[in-house]
Amino acid sequence: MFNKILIANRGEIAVRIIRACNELGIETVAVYSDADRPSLHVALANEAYHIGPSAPGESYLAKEKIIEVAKRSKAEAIHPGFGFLAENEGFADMCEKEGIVFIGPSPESIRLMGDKVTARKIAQDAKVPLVKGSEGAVSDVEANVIAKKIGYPVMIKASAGGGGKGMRLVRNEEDFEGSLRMARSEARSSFGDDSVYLEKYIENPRHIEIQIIGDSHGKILHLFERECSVQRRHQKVIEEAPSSAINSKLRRKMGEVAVRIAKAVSYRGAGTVEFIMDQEGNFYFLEMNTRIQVEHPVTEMITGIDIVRWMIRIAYGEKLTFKQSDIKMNGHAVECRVYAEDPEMNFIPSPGKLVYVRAPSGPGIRDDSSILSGSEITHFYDPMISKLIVWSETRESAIKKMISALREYIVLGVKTNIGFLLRVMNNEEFQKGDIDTGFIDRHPDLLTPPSIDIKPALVAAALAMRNASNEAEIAKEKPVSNWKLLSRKLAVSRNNLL
Ligand code: MV4
Repeated sequence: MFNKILIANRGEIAVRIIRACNELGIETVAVYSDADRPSLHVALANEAYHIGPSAPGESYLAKEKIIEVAKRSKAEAIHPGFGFLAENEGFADMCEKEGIVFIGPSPESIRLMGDKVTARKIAQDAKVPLVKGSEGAVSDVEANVIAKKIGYPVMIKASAGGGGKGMRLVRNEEDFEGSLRMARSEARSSFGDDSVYLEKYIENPRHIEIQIIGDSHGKILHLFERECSVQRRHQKVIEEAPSSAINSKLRRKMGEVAVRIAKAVSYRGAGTVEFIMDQEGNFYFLEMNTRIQVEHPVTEMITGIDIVRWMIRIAYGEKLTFKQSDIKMNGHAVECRVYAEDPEMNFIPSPGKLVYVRAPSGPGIRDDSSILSGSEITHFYDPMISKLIVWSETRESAIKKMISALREYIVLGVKTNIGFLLRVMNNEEFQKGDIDTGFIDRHPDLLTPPSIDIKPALVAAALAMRNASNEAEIAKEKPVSNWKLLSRKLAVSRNNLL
C-alpha cells in the first residue's frame, strides 16, 4: 500500500480522507491556506504545509505548489477530494507526469466527461437514454430550426458547463435568439468556450444519480442510486438512498446503464452518473461526475462499502474483491447539509465565529464535519458546517431519527439552516416521498419559522445566542414552557460561553 498520501483539499472531505488513510496505515500530508491554519484537517494530518493565501486560486487550486509539496514530503499519491482540482484534467495529467498517483480516474476519462457534448455522444453510442436534443454543439444558423424540431420548452446548455452552470431555459421561440446570444456570451466568459447544445426541457424532474466504482482491471460495479431532488439553485440540500421512486427492476436497469457509460470511458475509481427522471419514471442521462461526491455517505450507509477507502486501494492497483451480486442494499439513509446561512434572507451565507457547536450522536447517526467550537466560517469557502447523515431500517424511521438529531444540534454564533431542514423533514409531501427538483420553490413557507409567542426580551436574548429558527421549531413541537426552554438555552450559554 502507499506509505504517504497528500490530501489536496480542505474541510470535511479532507478529514474524511485522512480518516480513511489512518485506517489503512497510510501517512497523511495536509495543505492549507491562510484561513485554514487553525483547522481540523491540519490538526489531524501527520504533516501540514501552508500553500498560500485564502483565495482558492492561490492555494487549493495552485497545481504547481501542491505538486511541489507532494514531492517535498515524499507523498506517493494525491487525493483531490471534490471541487478544487478534482475534475481538472491538467492536474491529473501533471500528477502522472511527475510520477505521483492521482487518486481518481485517468485524465482522459475526466476530459471526455468534462465536455458535455462529448459525454452525450458517448452515452448515445452506449445506448444510454438521452433527453431529446441536438446532435452535438449547434451553430447560430441551425440552432433555431433544431429548437423548433425538439419543441419548446428547450434548454440551452454550455458544452463546457455542468452542475447547473451555463444553462438557460427558453419557453418559446420569440425568446430563443436572445437567449442563445446570452448563453453563448456567458459560456465564453465562464469557460472560455462558447459552444452550446440543446435539450428538450423536462419540467420538475427528479434528480437521481448512480454511484459507480471501477478498478484498474476493467471491473466496474454500481452501488445503487441516490435521490438528490431536494435542492435549491443546483445546490443540493437533502440527499437520500435509496430513492422512494425506484423499484428493484428500475434500479437494476439504471445501474446497468450507468456501468455501461462508465465502461465506455474505461472508468477507474469512484464516479457518479447523473440522471433526471420525469413523472412517468422515464430516466435520461445528464452528465457524469468524475469524482467522489459530497453525498457519498448515504451510499456508504446503505451498502456498508467504504468508498473513500476503495478509491485509495484502487489507485494502488488493487482489484475490487466483490462482484455486483455481493452488493446488498440495507435500510435507508438521509443526509442533511447543515449550512451557516439564512433561509429567511434568500439563503445568504452567514459567516462568523462558531462560538459553540455540538453535533448530535447516537446509533445510526454520522456527522461529517471539520468544524470545532471556536472555528470560523469564512466567506472564502462554502459555508457548510457539517453533513448530518442518519441510517435506519426504513425511510420513515430515518426521517424520525433525522428530526431527533437536528433538534439536538447546537450551533451558537451564526445563523443556520437547521430550522429549515427540520421543516422539510416534517413536511407531509416530503414524508410521502413526493419530491422533485421544484420542491423548495413550491414551498416558500418552509423558509420562515413559525412565530412563537414569548417575551421579546427573552427572544432577543435567545436570538443573540442561538439560531432562532431552530429554537422556534423546538418550541412549536415540544409542549415545554417557553420559559423553561429559554432558561435551558441560557444555561448552555452560561456553561460554555461566559
Ligand atoms: C435539465 C433539466 C431539465 N431538462 N435538462 C441542472 C444541473 C445540470 N446537471 C442539469 N440540470 C438540469 N438539466 C433538461 N433537459 C433540469 C435540470 C435541473 C436540475 C437537475 C438536477 C438537479 C437539480 C436540478 C434543478 C433544476 C434543473
